[in-house]
Amino acid sequence: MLEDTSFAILPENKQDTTGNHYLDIGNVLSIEKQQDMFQLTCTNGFVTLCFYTESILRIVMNPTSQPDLNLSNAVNVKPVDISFSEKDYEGALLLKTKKLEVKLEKKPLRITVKDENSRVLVEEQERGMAYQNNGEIRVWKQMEESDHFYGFGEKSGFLDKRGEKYEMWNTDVYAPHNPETDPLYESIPYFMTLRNGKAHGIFFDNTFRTFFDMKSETDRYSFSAEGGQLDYYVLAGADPKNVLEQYTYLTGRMPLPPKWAIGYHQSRYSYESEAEVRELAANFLERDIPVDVIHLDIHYMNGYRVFTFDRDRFPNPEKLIADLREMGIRVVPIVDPGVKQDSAYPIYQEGVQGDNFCKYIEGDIYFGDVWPGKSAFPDFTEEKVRKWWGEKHAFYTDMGIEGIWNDMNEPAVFNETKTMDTSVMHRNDGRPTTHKELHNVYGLLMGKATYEGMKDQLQGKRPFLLTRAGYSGVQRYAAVWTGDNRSFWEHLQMSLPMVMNLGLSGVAFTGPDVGGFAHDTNPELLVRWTQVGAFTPYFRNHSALNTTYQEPWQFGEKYEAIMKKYIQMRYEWMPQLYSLFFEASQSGLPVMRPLFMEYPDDERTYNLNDEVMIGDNVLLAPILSPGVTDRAVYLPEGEWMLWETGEFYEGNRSHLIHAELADMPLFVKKGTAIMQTNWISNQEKETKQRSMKVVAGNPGDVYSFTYYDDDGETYAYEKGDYLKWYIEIKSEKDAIHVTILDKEGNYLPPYKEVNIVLIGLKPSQNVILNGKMTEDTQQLKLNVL
Ligand code: MIG
Repeated sequence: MLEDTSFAILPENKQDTTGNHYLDIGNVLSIEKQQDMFQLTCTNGFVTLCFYTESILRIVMNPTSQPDLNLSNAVNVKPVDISFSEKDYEGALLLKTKKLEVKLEKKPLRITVKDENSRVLVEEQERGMAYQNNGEIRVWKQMEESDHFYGFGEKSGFLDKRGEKYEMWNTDVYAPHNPETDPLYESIPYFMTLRNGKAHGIFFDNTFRTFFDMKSETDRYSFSAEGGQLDYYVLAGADPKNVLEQYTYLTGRMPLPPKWAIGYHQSRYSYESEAEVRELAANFLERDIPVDVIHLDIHYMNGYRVFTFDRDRFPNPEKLIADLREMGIRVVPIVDPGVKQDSAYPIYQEGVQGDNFCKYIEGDIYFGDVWPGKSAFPDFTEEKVRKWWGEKHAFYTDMGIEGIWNDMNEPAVFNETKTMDTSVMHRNDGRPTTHKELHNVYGLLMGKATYEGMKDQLQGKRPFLLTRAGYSGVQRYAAVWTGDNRSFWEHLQMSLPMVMNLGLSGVAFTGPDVGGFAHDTNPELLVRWTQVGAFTPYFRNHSALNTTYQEPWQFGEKYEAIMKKYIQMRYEWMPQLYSLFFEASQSGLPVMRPLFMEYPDDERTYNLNDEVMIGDNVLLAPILSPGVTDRAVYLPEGEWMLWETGEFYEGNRSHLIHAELADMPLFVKKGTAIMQTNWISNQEKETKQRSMKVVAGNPGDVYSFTYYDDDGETYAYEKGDYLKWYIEIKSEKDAIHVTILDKEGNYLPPYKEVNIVLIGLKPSQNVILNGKMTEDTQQLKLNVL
């Protein structure tokens, strides 16, 4: 409690930010080359360097012994064979690949990494690698005036993280998500630096409590950890997109989600009975508001026991799930890690008998209090336990469930530290170690267990997993929602930079609780939030116990009509979004992205927090404050069409845009195209219609994009059952060319043709479709076959 009083700023609590109490790694005493690795023995420790690709360098420092290179939970690739040169130059060792130049100065060891154009990426001067006797390790790098920092996973505050200091320690933070609230639920010890329009990345693969400091010193930043090795990767860039490709090359990419998971989700803590859920579902259908998923929060369980249903509240979940499925709705139940201590409860029995729970070194099971009361926690660091937990999900899949929501997996425990004792020993697949070391990967490994178990059980259908906690690589298993926000305008505002930075951290499938979780929402906030939510990669309306109900119809017809329009719009944009999800699954690029990702040379985008891009040609400038119907919108270079009105606005400047409550400013770049469909009904979402909307460009404009489609729920696409068109739009003075440059895949969609709608075509312009002039520009079509 005293933390909230002046006691917190006692003079003794002054922290030493100088770094003087660290022991420097010292001089290089010897360098040995082992295969393609360089092993350095230094005065005060050991360092190994190796290239993972031409553009990725790994550096590992261990104070006491040769670095161990096989500890990662995040990286699942090995170094590839590349050629590089090495030479001695004035006492330093120079290593050079096609993309990177590394200079190792020896007295003391200082590392400088440059890109192929000799641009400095990371540089160490007075300070380099160091550590303290308590096991803390740290490295400093020079910071330039023009540096901007992004990523760091899920953090509150603004887009550009320069001048911030962050901690990574997965934490259940119910309140209050202020700009200073840190850490939150996810730990993604990774960032991207933008320096004069060029980007590079650093991934600090350490699962202890880690810190990043871009604040305490003016010309240096540092990162550190409470233990373990100083193990990090330098990613060459040089474009922000390249950095993301490199980072997700290391840590993996999101599997292509089922289409239903990209739809609208309705949730509440909690819909408490079968009758309530049925009424909810019926409401959506009657009102023709699209919905793909209804979530079941903790009240569905019998005394909060996971893998059970409360049969009083939910007498026949099998039937409920089947009936909802007929209505085009899936059910996603919550699953927490805590297993109730109850000797009559089969999961607890199996857990104890199979030795599946986390234990102290002395052999006692660790118990913590969560919803069910005293609970044990599966040790997900152990393969055998992950398998057990995964198989248990047959309980859900047998009922027709295809998606799971993992909560409280930091793990959250109701005690002073908010989590498990850090002295608990995890078995960790043969390398037992403490919770202090593995805390940050507990959620990731629960995700792995759940995702893989669901995938096995579903036999050919794609599972969906939503998680609160995670570590780098979480995107391989789960979508991430940003936890317990509140129904404040400030939290709507903050959700944009948060989603953008998660996207920049490899997590493309993410979004906040629309409408706000805690506190009472209000109609204006809910409408504005739903407008944004219609385009956030993950789209779920969720609210807490004892707060105002916030389903789209709760505030009367006027507001309902607007929300209905935007939720339907989500579905009209589905072909476009699905193509972007496909891109994310291939290259790691986020669906929702900051403007600087597309315009890295435009400084005005570097800390633009209230505008986002969807893909590379759609820009949203939502209204994020109450009572506001006009806002300044900055548009980057080019010309942009306000989607609703068809008016064009010039780029490289700001405009004042008017938007009544029913409107959200959405711009499509001139000379580009998007794919859309129409909304039919909740039972028939995979509609038979597709249209490509082409915004005619200026002479010389060329735009290309990939349209992707498949059945949306199975793995048939892995065997070639998909449709992929590489499309080019070329604008000339007297013609617009729409060309399918290449087609791939064998998927036969329910639509036989794609209509083309040309917007802004001049009377003097012809349309040339796949090389052929077309007369009737009202009836343009591309045949699927
Ligand atoms: O508040 O399961 O973030 O989405 O509704 C404690 C109940 C537990 C926290 C989650 C929230 C969920 C709630 N959970």
